Amino acid sequence: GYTQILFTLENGVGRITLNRPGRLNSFTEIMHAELARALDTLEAEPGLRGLVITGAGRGFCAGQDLGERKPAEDGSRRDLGEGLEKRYRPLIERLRALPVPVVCVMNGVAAGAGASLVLACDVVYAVESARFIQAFSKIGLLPDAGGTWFLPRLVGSARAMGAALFGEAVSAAQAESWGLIWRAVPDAALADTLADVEATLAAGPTRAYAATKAALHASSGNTLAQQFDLECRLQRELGHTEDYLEGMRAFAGKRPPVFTGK
Ligand code: T3D
Repeated sequence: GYTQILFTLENGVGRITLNRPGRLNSFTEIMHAELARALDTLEAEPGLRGLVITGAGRGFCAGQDLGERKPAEDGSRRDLGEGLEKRYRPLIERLRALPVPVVCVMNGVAAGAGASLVLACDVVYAVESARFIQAFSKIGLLPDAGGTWFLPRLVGSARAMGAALFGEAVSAAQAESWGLIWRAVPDAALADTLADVEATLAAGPTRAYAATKAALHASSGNTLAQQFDLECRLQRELGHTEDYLEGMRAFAGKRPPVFTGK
């Protein structure tokens, strides 16, 4: 069982709900271990078609639980690099490598490493009342958990610098207009958004999604020539899938396609 997250897997779609609402779902050692266990299950699921990440209560995730970071009485300092390497890095890298879309439905504020988790997802919806806070500088740290990599790629250097250095809240509407997230949705549409996203993923052309995710992720490190090579290889593979055949038949028959993810 799980105590700090909720985890379900239905119709090939996983849902992880960060579930420590009283502490705005901040990350603990236990939550990291439970997330790793959920990812073990997802990675081992041959029929996986998507993953949705959301939070319980009024916050999405307030980053590292600072209660686990109380200064030692003898004044000794903690090795922050170790926690990043052993907990945050595998979490972010595994989400990026998952061969299905990872969709974040942000139910509320995301701060610190919670914001980095959001940015590591492939598609992000956020309720209009949600905010992003690069809280790190307020406690004398730099954005981590991949934050310094994701942020400038998504919004450019000027906005990344302003947000990261000064830590002011960025609203969901601002985040959408910057291109930091896909869409801001009304707060009242949270449950419908979750249900719609899950239905879309469960009925999607899963192999085309996997190829699209891989190609878009690869593009920032590729030349146009390398990207063409990658597109050719991936499209060649997709040309042999059942979903492509179905897509062509559905087009010819003027009906919606019924994809099986194969
Ligand atoms: O340490 C390492 O391993 C290095 C890695 C670092 C990664 C990081 O994530 S560093 C950044 C850590 N996160 C923060 O600094 C954010 C701290 N939280 C806040 O600034 C605010 O809570 C928010 C701006 C996110 C939300 O503000 P607000 O006013 O809506 O809520 P609140 O009242 O501050 O929080 C509600 C409760 O959650 C409150 O507890 P209480 O007073 O009701 O008993 C608050 O203390 C608790 N809470 C919020 N964030 C955290 C937390 N408790 C522990 N850790 C938190 N990060």
